[in-house]
Amino acid sequence: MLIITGTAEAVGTITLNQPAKRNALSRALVDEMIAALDDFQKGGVRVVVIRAAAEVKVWSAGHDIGELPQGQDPLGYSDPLERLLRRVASFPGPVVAMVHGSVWGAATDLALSCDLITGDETSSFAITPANLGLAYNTVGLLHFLRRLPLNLVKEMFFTAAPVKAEDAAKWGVLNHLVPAADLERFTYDLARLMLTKAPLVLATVKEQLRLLTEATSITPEVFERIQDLRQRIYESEDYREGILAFHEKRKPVFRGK
Ligand code: YXS
Repeated sequence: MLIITGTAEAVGTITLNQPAKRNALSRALVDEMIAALDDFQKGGVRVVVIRAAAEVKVWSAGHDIGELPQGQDPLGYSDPLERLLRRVASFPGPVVAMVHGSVWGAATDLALSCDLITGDETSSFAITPANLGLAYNTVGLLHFLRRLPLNLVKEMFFTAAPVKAEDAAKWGVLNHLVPAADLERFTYDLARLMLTKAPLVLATVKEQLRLLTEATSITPEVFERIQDLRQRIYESEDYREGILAFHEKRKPVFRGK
């Protein structure tokens, strides 16, 4: 089992449980998370908490780099991680990311795709396509643009540096920054508070907000220009070098081609 699931009252918990790979969001782990959300929905769970085990230093290392396709769109619509982000957004109730430890790459996109994020002083958030030479996807960029001012989105993507807890709270990535010792109690108190509210209203307001925030239209020409720009990246030598460097456990040398 790559995740541990549990329910108490009508709160469901998904605990990422593959510390040996720093909870990298592999296809197998993502499929278990999607199945858990499906089961929770069938079982009448109304609020979900996604967390890692209490003692980890890394909440999730992001997309499983070993599974990133080469020479084709690395984050296509049917990519397992993209399917998970859509499933979190379609779950008919609040999904809360409870973050202890560092969050990397598409795991930051996962946290931002949750409805709320609580974190403690060990939490940090990095988006790292620039470390890999990877072409980030348009939907993913919009997840960041809807949450953060443009200058902060640019700093996160241009530096790939972890945004530490204090800044994550100040920038609005975190709903609440809570001492590590209180994080679990605080998060489940919040979950239980939402449980006392009209579930049809929470599910409907969540879906209305999804429809409204995703109501971004682009022209076919813009769509094709974005695809052209991204194709040049995922067919680039830099992307190949970024993936190779990770596997060889060395710093990549990017040559801009
Ligand atoms: O060498 P072994 O077999 O023990 O495996 C190592 C790592 O290879 C593995 N691992 C991963 N495997 C696949 N995908 C990953 N993302 C990943 N991260 C780690 O886990 C084992 C332990 O890793 P190690 O020794 O580095 O652990 P550490 O505690 O020293 O460092 C933890 C991290 C998270 C700081 C370090 O593992 C790291 O920097 N991982 C990569 C984080 C990252 O760049 N994630 C972005 C993935 S790509 C993505 O999410 C998006 C598509 S994007 O590129 O756009 O952001």
